Amino acid sequence: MENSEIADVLEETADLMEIAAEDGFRVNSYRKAARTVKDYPERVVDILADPARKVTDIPGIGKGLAAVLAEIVDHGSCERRDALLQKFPPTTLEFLKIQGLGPKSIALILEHYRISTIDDLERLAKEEKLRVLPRMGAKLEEKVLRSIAQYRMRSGRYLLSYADSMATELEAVLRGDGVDSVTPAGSFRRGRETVGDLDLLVTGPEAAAALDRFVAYSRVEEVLGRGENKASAKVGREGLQVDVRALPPASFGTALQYFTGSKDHNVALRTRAVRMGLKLSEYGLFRSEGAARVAGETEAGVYEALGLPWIPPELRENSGEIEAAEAGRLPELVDLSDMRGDLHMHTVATDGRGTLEEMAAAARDRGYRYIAITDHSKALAMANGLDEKRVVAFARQVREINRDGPGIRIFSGIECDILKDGAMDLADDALAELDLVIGSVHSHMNQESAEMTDRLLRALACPHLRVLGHPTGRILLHRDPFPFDFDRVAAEAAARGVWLEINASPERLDLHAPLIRAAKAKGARFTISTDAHHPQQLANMRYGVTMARRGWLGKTDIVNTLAAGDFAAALRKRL
Ligand code: DGT
Ligand code: CA
Ligand code: CA
Ligand code: ZN
Repeated sequence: MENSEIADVLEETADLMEIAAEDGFRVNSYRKAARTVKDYPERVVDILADPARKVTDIPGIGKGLAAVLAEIVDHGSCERRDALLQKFPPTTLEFLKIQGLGPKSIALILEHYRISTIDDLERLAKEEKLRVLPRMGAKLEEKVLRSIAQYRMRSGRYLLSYADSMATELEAVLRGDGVDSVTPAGSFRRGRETVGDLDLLVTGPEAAAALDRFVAYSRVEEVLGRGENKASAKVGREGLQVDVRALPPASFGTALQYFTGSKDHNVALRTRAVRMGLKLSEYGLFRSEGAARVAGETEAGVYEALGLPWIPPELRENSGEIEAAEAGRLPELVDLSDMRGDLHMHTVATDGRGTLEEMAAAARDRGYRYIAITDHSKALAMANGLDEKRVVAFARQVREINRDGPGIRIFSGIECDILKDGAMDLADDALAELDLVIGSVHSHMNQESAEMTDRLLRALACPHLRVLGHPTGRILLHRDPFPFDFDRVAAEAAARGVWLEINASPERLDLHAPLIRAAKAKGARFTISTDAHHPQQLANMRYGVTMARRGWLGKTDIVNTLAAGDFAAALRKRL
C-alpha cells in the first residue's frame, strides 16, 4: 500500500467523523496525519515491516495514530472508519466526491432524507428539496447538479502520476526469467494528464508466466479476464484497470504503435497505409496484395515504411503531427535533461514542508543550477503568507545566502496572489526587492469570464510580474479551469514579456497541451516548475516536461532551460 492510499483512508475517516459531528480537534488530527503520511519520504509499509523501526518516529504520529496506520496497512481500513460506514449509507464516501458538498452539508442531508445513491441525491436537487434545508439554497442545488454531472464524467479516470507509480510497481511484478521487455503503452505512454486504464506490453519466451504473476499479484482486487495473450484486472484500492498483453517479437513494433494510440492517430495512419497499398494492424504492416510483411518488429520501422520519421508518443493525438512528420517539420521536443532550474516552490515559511536549505539541497542533487523560492503572499493567511516586511527580510536573507556560495544560485521570489480586482497582494516596493514574482489566482475563481479576463490583464500590467502561475486554476478530477479569454491573456503576456507557467504538480498540470500551443502561437514563452511543497516533489518536473512536449515545445520555448547567467540576464531584461 502506497502512502497516498493510506492518506486517502485517513482523509475519508476524517470526513466521516465530521459527518458524525465528532470533536473537531480529533477530526483535525486525522487530517494532519493524512498530510504527514502523504508527504513522508519513506513508505509507511516499509517502516511497519522493519522490526527495528517505529512509525511513531514520524513527526506528528503518536501511539494512537500509529495503531490506526497499522490497521489500515493490514486490511485497508480502520475500526473507526468501519464503524462510521455502518452508521451511514455506503455511498457517503461517493457523496464526498461531489464538489460543493462538504461533510457538514452531507450530514444535514442525511439527517433529513433517506438517500443511498448519487441518483437519489440528483433527484433531491431536481425536486428542489435541498434548498429548504438550513443554510442551503437554490444556488447550492444548481452547483450540486453541475458537480454530479462532472463527477460522472471524470469518475473512472486516474492521475498520470498515479498510473506512473502503478506502472513502476507492476513492471517489477512482470519482470522475470524469460521476460525480455515490459513496456507501457496507451494514454499513459502519450503522457495524458489522466488515464482511463493502464496498458502494459510484455515480450519474451516466458511472457505467459508474467501474465500468471500479474493475476496472482497480491494487490489485484478483481481479475476481469485471462486469455492466452492478455490479462485484465483491477489493481489497488482505487481499482485502476490494467491490461497486460503478451506479444511475439515479430509484431512488437506494430503492437506498441497500435496500443499507444491515440485511436484518432491510428485511424489517420491506417488510412495513409491503405493509400500506399499497405495494411496496418496490431499484427504487422503488410502489403495489401500478397500479404507480405513490410514491418513489425520496431515502431520506428513501422513509421519508416509509411514514409514518416518516428513520431514521439506525446504528439500522437491526430492534431497535425502526421502532416508535420510528412513535411519534415516535427518539433525537436524539450527533454527533462534540458531543465536547469525550478522556479516555483514553497518552504516552511508558508505551507511547504522543507526549509529553504532542504529545498536547495534537493535541487542541487537533481543537478539544477538555480531555483526560485516562491512562498505565498499574505492574502493566503491560512498558509501564513508573507507580508511586505517579511518579503523584504527574505530578499535580504537570500542575498546573504548567495554570497556564501550555496552551490546553487537561489533567486528570491514570491507567489503573489492576484486579488479579486487584478491588483497584486503586495506593495510595489516590496515586489521590487525580489528577483522573480509569480502572480497566481487562488480566490474568487467563480467570476464571469469577462471579469476574470480583466483581472488577469490588470495583473499582467504590474511591472514586477514575471510569471503567470498555474494560469487556469484547474485541479484535475476536482475543479474545472476558470473561464477567461485565454488567447487575449496569452497575447498580452507575450507582449509584456511575462512567462506562462506550466505547473508540474500532478493535480494541476496547468497549462495543458491545447493551451500551450495556442499561447505559443501568440508568441508566449514558458516556465516549467513543480510548485513543490516538499523536497521530494521536485521530482514532479518530469510531468511538467511531458505537458510541454504534448504542447509541441522545444528547449528554446522554456526559459528555465537557460544557463544560470543567461537566465539571470533574461530576468533583468524581460526577454
Ligand atoms: P484511456 O485508457 O481511456 O486513457 O485511453 P487509451 O488511449 O489508453 O485507450 P485504450 O486503453 O482504450 O486503448 C489503448 C490504445 O489501443 C488506444 O490508444 C488505441 C488502441 N485502440 C483501442 N481500441 C481501438 C479501436 O477501436 N480502434 C483503433 N484504431 N485503435 C484502438
Ligand atoms: Ca489505456
Ligand atoms: Ca486499455
Ligand atoms: Zn498557487
